[in-house]
Amino acid sequence: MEKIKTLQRILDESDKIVFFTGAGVSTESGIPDFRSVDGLYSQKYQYPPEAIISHSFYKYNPQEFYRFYKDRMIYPDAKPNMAHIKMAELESKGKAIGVITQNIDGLHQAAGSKNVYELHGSIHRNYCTKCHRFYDLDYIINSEGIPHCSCGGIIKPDVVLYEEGLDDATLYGAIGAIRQADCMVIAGTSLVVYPAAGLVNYFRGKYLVLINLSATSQDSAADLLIKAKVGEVFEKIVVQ
Ligand code: CNA
Repeated sequence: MEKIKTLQRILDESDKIVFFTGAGVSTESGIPDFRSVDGLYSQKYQYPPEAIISHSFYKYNPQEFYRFYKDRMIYPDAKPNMAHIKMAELESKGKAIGVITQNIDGLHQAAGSKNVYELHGSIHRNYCTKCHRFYDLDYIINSEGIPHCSCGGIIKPDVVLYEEGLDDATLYGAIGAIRQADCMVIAGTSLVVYPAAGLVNYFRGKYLVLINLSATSQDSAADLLIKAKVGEVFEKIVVQ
């Protein structure tokens, strides 16, 4: 409880808060994080998730890629939880400058956040690899097996797979936001996926807050470390 009070004070004092989020921010919305996926995986899939969601796997085994992707990466009924909602409210009140997320679920935008840097893309955007026509998530969900465009090309989700680079504009936008922030709240991420995790090192502001259930490499650097469920923490935060 004392830590929640400290978080409230830090948020009240700060004018340029930036959030840096990972899969743990969406577990309370019913979307499993990566490690939970790993546990489930062994019964149904022949390869570890990291291998399946790599560029080479997508290229050479799109059938199996899409089987895993549709089954384990898409949660169309998931709704934002209090973490997404309070982060969006802080932005609409002019206190937060944006959210940098490794998530691909679109829940920050669903909660109302406007300035979202999606480092790893989004399940909501999909493109034909041949003619570049855009397709929404429903089209992917309703397709049988590998989704194809009307031109015959394969449709690829606008999601950054392992072995693929991050979008330059998104990456530099995220670095710019971190550099001007006076408070950075890292939440629900194991901080093991690079280059995303390395962005934390650009922070030069006053308060580094870390909210995560398990230990991370940045725990000792944090001004405030909260080991609790991020949705439950933000539920207690008052946005004024
Ligand atoms: P991760 O490596 O799975 O780490 C998640 C972290 O969140 C862990 O350290 C957990 O202890 C912690 N955690 C889980 N639930 C909570 C909670 N309620 N409150 C606080 N902490 C919690 O995931 P990362 O995001 O760090 O990075 C790995 C990949 C997983 C990223 O590239 C993501 O794109 C990818 N991913 C995204 C989603 C999504 O979009 N929702 C889901 C699964 C995986």
